[in-house]
Amino acid sequence: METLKQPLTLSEIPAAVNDALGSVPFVDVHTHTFDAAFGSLLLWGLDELLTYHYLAAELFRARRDLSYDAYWAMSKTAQADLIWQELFIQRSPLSEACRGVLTVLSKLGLDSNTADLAPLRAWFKTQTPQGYINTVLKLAGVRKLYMTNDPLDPLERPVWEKGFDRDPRFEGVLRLDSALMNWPAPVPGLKALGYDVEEALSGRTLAEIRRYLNDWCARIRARYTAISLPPTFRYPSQDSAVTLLLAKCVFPVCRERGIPSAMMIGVKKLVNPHLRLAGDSVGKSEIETVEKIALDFPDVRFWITMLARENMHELCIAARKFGNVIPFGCWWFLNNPSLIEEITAMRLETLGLSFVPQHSDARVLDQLIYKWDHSRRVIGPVLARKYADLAATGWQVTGAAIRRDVEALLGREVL
Ligand code: FIX
Ligand code: ZN
Repeated sequence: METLKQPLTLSEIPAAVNDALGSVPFVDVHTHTFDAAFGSLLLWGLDELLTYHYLAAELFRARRDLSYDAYWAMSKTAQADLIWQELFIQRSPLSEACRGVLTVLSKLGLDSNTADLAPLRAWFKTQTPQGYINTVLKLAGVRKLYMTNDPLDPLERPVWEKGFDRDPRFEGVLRLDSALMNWPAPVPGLKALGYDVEEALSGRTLAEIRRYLNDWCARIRARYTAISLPPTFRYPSQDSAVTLLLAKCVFPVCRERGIPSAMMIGVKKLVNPHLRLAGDSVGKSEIETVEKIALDFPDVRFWITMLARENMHELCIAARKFGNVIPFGCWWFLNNPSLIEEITAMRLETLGLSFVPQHSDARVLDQLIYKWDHSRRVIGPVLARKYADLAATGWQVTGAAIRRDVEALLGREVL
């Protein structure tokens, strides 16, 4: 591979970047997909793709006359047919979520130019979950992905308790929203699992929550813990239960276990409850909270993603001040080409390679194909421009260096 060591000309840089992005297998550090052992929790196939909550939200914009109840009463097949007609056939599918469905079909070698979904559904019927996982991961260029695991989910927990041969490509992540948010709402669920917690955040309760965290981090082999937080999240706080629970339980357990604590900040839950999963919105969060946590817990690594575009630059600067702050991904409403481009350029310029550019946040397995294809198409040119800037200084840019850097950005385990 002598050529990889040769300095690249300016005109060779874009292709070298694309080669690296196309050949380095990625690690997807945040998804909502599942190992096939979880059965129906692993969502895949055309109807799941079309009824993804992003598209449901867009349907109600196209059909202001459609009642929420009427839609939710429909079968998934009927919902998918309606979405296809309204967002693809009646109107050009220009939104990122619509485009994503078409990218998946195209990468699978299927022709999306049809008003009738029957032939497409027939193809998906020929697939098996395990076989389709292999197909999707190969097409997405992903070697490993991180799940979002919730032991308080009554459908998920029994699978962990029964035990199963794990697919090493699916890593565990302990998600904490149901155990820590809206305290004391989690008390009955934690008690039912045998944790002697009470409404008052007593020493005993805090110790039992740390036991819950340790038990389940061990059982799922959690690579990190994660929690989504509202824009009003503050640290320190005199009256916030979740702030106390993070400081007294989560951060100490993450320190002891040597795993990151991921905080996903800025979601306003169910601003429109009629939209169900699609009902969440975004708010600007306070970066000082991130700075104070990083200062007070210097030996804990904090993987931070924020939901508001307005928080992106200050998160980069906070990360410059604190090496234990690792920005990751263009989350949710930021996972659009125009914003990925802006955010990735900003991060490269302020942080070099010390961040994680992207995760898919895929809720439906097939989405890995489009979320990574679209991200490569944006991140590639941004990276190429940065290497061209280097070459313009006389610095010798090589294919080997580009590959090494892409590995560091997107090919590494959660560190
Ligand atoms: O909190 C999260 O992990 C969010 O990503 C999800 O709740 C959200 O519904 C989603 O899937 C966004 O893409
Ligand atoms: Zn997510």
